[in-house]
Amino acid sequence: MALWVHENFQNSLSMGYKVTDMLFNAQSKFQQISIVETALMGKMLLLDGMVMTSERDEFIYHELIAHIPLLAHPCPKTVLIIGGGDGGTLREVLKHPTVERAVLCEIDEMVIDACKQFLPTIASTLNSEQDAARFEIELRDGAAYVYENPNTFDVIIVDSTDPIGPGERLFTEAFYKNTKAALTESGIMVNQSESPISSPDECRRINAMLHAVFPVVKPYTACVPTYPGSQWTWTFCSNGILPNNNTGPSASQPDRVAPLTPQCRYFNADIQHAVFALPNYMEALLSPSVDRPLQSCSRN
Ligand code: SPD
Repeated sequence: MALWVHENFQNSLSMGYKVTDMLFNAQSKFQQISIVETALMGKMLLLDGMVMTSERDEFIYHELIAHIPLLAHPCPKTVLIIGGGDGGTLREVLKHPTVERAVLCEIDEMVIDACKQFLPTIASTLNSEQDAARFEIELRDGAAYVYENPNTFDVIIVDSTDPIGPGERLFTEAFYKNTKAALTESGIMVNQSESPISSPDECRRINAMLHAVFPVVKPYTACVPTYPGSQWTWTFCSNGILPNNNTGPSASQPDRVAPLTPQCRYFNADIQHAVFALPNYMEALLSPSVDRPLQSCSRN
C-alpha cells in the first residue's frame, strides 16, 4: 500500500505527497524532523509536519530570499541567516563574492546534521571544505543572537519556519527592532513573510509590524508550489536603500547580476524587478495606507 505524507495546514487544507522512502524521522529538543523521498517533488524536509523545502522547488525560495537583498546592498560583506538549517540560503549567499563572513544562526543542530546527510544538493555549502572559511554556524536562538550583536551585519535574512513552534518569536515587532539594530547603517533585512492566499491575516500582520520598524518595506512575491497557498511573499526592509533603485548606490547592479544569472535556475535581471510587481489583491492587503479590520479570506 502506498505511503503518503500530508501537511495539514491549520486543520483546513491538506497537501499530500506520495512517499517512496522515509529517510530520517526523529524528535529533536525542538521539533519533529522528517526527511522523505517523494514520488514527484524529490526529497522533502518537514518540521513538525510542515513542509520546509523540497528538492523540486527549493531553488525558487532560496534564490529569491538571498539574491534580492544581497544585490540591493552596495557591497555586502557580512551576512546573517536566521534559521535556514537546510543550508539552501547559505548556498545562495556564498555565490556573492563580496561576502566574507556569513553566519548561519540555527537553533536546531539536528536539522543541520540531517540535511547534510540526506539533502546534499540543498546543504552543499554546509558540506563544502572550500566554502568553510567564509561561514560559521551559531547553534542559537536567532532572536537572542541579533539582540547581542548590534551594528554588525550588512544583510540579515530571516529564513524561518512558520509563525508557530520554535519560529514564533521571529514574527514579533521586538524581534524586528533588534534585527534593525543588528544591521549596519546601509543594512538590509529580508524575511519570509508567508502566503497572501493561505495566511492573508498573517501576511498583513507581519507587514504592519515591519512598517512600524523600518522606513522602507517592500514585499515581493513568487510561487513556491510546496507551500500551502503556493503564492509566497518575502519582505525587503531597510533604512533607505530601495531594492531596485537605478539612480542610487543600490542600482540594479548589472555587473553583479550577469555572473550570478548562469548559477541560478530562477533568478535573473528581469526577475530582480518583476518580483516586486504585486497583483491588486496583494497591494490592497499589504498597503499600509489602507486602514481596515483584519478579515480572513474574502471570497467575493
Ligand atoms: N510554510 C513553509 C514556510 C517555510 C519557510 N522557510 C523554509 C526554510 C527553507 N530554507
